[in-house]
Amino acid sequence: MDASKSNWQPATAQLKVTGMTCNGCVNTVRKALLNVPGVQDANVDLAKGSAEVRYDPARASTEAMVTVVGESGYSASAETTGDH
Ligand SMILES: [Cu+2]
Repeated sequence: MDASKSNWQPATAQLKVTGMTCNGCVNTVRKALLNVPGVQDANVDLAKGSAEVRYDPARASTEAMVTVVGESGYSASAETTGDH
């Protein structure tokens, strides 16, 4: 978005999330992801069981995201990282 503001490159992570059954779950997962320092945005898709996370790779890691989703009672795994 505002690339001139800082010199970091946002990366996008694609997570597979299992255990979500309703929009309440979606919100829980989304809030958990947004709580990870460095995460800018999270789009959680209930139907696909996935989450797309935009983050600062210098501050956040996909492992941290997987961990917080796990702590929220769901299960996540990284499908791709931003290194593309
Ligand atoms: Cu639910």
